[in-house]
Amino acid sequence: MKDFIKPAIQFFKKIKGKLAIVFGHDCDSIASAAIVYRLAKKLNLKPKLIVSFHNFEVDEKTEKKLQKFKNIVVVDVGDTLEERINNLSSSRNLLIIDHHLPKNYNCFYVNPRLYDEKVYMPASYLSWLIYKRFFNDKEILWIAAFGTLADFGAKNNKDLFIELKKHYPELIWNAKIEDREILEKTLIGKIVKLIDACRIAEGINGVKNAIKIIISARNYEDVLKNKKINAIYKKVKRAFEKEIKNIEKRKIEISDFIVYEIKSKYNLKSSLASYLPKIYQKKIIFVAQKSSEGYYEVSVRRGVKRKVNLARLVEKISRKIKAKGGGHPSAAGMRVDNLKELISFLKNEKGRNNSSR
Ligand SMILES: [Mn+2]
Repeated sequence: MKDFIKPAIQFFKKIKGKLAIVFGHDCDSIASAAIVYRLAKKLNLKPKLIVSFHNFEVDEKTEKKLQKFKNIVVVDVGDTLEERINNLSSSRNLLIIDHHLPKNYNCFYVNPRLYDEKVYMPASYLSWLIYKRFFNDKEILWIAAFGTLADFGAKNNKDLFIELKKHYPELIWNAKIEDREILEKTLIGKIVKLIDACRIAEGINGVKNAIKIIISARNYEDVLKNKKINAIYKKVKRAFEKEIKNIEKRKIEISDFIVYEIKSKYNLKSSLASYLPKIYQKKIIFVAQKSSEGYYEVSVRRGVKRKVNLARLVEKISRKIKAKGGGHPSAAGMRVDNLKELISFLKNEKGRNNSSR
């Protein structure tokens, strides 16, 4: 494969002064932004962290905040309108570091899937590769690893975890380099859960607090031992366990499909969606939660025994009902105006859908 991180190297060699770093809400976003922040500091730039209001796109509100910056990096935000990006980059230095489906962006663009559609490298992994070209990576290894793991990218990017094990064996011990095992059994997995709890409990404010702690941490222990984060994690864990009990009673089962709506005040959608594939091993799972803007956000996952391409399934649904979505073969997401519409689509689908296994 071509040297796909080269645009980032050129970008960082070119720019001076202030740099806006735009990122989304999940752990991969937070970790990649933190790595880019640390890189920028070491390069004597003046980085400023900006959480995008929407997780999946640089929205209008966020775009306005960017007007005063001449240099911008956007990490792990995959679905911004091409026009918006190309407009911004026409008068600025703009770098995108991403691993979602590539777009026609005219800017400094690092996305390995431009060269190989099937490669899976989370933004934190890409940021690690970039950081390494400039400085010794030892002090950011744990950040790259928890971000990559949170996006289920460990097994596909073993070199990072082999490095982690070499420098910080206590974070991974002798776990197999397999995502679920690392997530469930190791301290690096615990870091994912702690950081994710901040977003789940407090949304964008939680994301801001979490990244502040990460950029100023001397080492991973500053995160593991942080009292505030641990307290938030406990609350989230309790709410999560309550949902697990509820799901048996309240889930809607339509042949191979399971639909469940979360009613908690916490945003438990994606963590629940990641947990359910091993419980409902042969199902296709839709976990929905109403957003503050009124539409439903839906995480789509497949049971561990299923092979159906979820990105394609979600695209198909988006063509048929009022929904917008995308993602990866094994994990996808949607915004749906009306949950009932999704349910009746699935009811129609069940009769004929035996092709997508
Ligand atoms: Mn990601």
